[in-house]
Amino acid sequence: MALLKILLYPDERLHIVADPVSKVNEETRLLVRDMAETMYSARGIGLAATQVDVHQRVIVIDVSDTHDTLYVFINPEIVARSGESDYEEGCLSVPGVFGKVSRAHQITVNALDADGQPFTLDADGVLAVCIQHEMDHLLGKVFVEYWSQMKQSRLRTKLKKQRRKVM
Ligand code: GNR
Ligand code: NI
Repeated sequence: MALLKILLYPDERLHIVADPVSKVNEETRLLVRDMAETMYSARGIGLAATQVDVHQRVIVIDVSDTHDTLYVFINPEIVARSGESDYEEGCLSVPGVFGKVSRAHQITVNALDADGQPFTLDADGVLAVCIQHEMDHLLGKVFVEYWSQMKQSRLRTKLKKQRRKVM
């Protein structure tokens, strides 16, 4: 197993659109294991392959307090959505930054699991928020990019100053 390096906003590689996995195999399962280890080690509730510079449609999520309920989504597609919820989001690629994003409250997702078996999941609450947040990563979108241009530009200035101090 290996810990993977997480790309930090505004790294351009976070904007790459991921390709579907053509065949789920041992290489996919190794990626899933490394992503899960990286997510748990970083204390995140989800991780998209894009964030570790692998541009394939692979997501891991665990929103449980006990860290024992891992969801793996390969080639996920949202097939139904309803309602609306505003949830305060954070992102391992934008550490220390939080803000509300409006998303569907309830979704139905089709995906493949780590064995390549198709499944359907109905999700709401934080799980639904997290799935939508991760699927955005696969499309090259970071949650702060829902904010106004003004707010994003202030954020970039703040991050430049912060990173100058610590480097
Ligand atoms: O760890 C994470 N927490 C979180 C909180 C609210 C909404 C979404 C998330 S996902 C985030 C991990 C991450 O950056 N995944 O891409
Ligand atoms: Ni994120």
